[in-house]
Amino acid sequence: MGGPYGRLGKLAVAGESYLHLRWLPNCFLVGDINGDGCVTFGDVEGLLEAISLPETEFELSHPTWIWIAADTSNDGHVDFDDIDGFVARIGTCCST
Ligand SMILES: [Ca+2]
Repeated sequence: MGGPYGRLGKLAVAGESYLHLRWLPNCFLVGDINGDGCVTFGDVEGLLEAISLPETEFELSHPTWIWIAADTSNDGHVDFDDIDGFVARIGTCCST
């Protein structure tokens, strides 16, 4: 996918929640959690954090990382089922 785009997210801060529009990189690549354009071992920390933290907490802790990129099984959840898909994508990069 090319071109800038965003997605709506939901943040909870100090007991209040609100919607926000978050801009994603020009290339969305499943497994590229840190958004640098490639799936590498540099994304492992993000995968582990995405598995262990709720999405809102993950995005507050890592505002430039992309939680949904960790969902390699494409089931809407980030869990241990996403590890094999992540490993299979290591070494892939955006072609743009
Ligand atoms: Ca990456």
